[in-house]
Amino acid sequence: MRRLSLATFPQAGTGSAGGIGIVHFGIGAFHRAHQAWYTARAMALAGGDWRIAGVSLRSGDVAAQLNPQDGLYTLVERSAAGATRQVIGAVAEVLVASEDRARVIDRLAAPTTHIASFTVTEKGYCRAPDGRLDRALAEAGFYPLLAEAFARRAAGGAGGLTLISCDNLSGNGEQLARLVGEYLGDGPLGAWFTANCTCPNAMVDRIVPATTDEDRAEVAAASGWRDEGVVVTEPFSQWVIEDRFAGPRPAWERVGAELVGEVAPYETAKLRMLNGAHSALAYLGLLAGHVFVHEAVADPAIAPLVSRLMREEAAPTITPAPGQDLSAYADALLARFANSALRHRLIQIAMDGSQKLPQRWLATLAARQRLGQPSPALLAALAAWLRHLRGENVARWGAVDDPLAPELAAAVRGGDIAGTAQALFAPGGLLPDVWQPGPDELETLAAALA
Ligand code: CS2
Repeated sequence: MRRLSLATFPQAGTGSAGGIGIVHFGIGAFHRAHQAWYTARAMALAGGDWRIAGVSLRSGDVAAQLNPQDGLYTLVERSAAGATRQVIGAVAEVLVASEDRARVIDRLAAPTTHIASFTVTEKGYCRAPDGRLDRALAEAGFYPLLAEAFARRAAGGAGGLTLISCDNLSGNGEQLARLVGEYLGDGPLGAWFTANCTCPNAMVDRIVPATTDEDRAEVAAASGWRDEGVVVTEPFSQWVIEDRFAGPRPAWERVGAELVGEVAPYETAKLRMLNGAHSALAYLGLLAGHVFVHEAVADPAIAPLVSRLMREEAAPTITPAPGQDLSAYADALLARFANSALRHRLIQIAMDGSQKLPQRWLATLAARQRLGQPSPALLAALAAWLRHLRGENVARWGAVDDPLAPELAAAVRGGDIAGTAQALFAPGGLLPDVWQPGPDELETLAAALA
């Protein structure tokens, strides 16, 4: 069977004309189902040199998938109504930074590049538990590449870049600006960055399960070509971007992105409700023996907890934007989670809990604690995470996948909940200092773990 490429696919794919204008770090499935898809359609509609140079920091996997295919890949949208397929052409090339550092810096430094964007996951920002930059980690991340490119841009008068974080961090743009600022320091380069670059906040949303061999086989059977870069997603997508760009940008607003003055209400609702519910479904669902999100959300022992977490615990802590209806949002989220065609694995969501849970659960727990309100659903979910860390899912799903796995395992060893809470949540503990359980909350956790 012939492989998808410009030679085998004469229509060339949506958005495959134009030069490179964006360098994107972390060109995994999420980016290809989200920003690259918006960009492809914006270029098809409004033109512009906005093709994407994708960068993987170390792994050559995506480069091996996409470069032989001229960057083309099939995006499959799946729901109860069936599946649709489209070929996306927005990705011009994939570079592996560990092998091709000079080219990555060339792309970032090019005057024709106006945007650097990121889906490097929560841990890719290299933050210490106190939220500040962990310099040792940062040296192996994207930071030195940016610094070198900024030096060239500053020297050559290429102008600033807009840096867009598309990861699920709260205030992701602000955090990125602060962390890059910490990396660059107070010297002339730090000053150049502050004066010339912007880091708008952005809320990104689209559920994108990891691609499986069956997904690739399904596309091959339906299309007649072999595509190693297939990405599967849901019909829904949302991108809310703070309208604060250092230079030009694609016409993303013409293809559904929302350019707004303030992203925080959307982002807080998304993190605490969608992602908060997702993580609860993951840990509660795995313990109950489920594999997929749609199974966990249909479990009568789990569904009421997840609904309560969103509607009664998270939503009251959020100040909605004008017109934002959090109850309708919860309904829509439950319908999305029920999409059984997506086959979204709980174990995918369960990874990296130490990086995800502060903004998904702990911020809500803290807000409720300040008001003296109980959070039984969140505490049930938290107990399920602690059981996950104790190794209860290891036999079926393998070792806990988290950058702090050994430290977390030590923190939950022994079974004394007060000691565990201290190691995890106290100032100087393993997680950012967002929330600490009070006596009642400790009791609830101890009961759930007994
Ligand atoms: C999920 C997210 O894996 C996870 O942790 O909660 O990737 C989620 O699917 C996306 O944020 C949806 O926009």
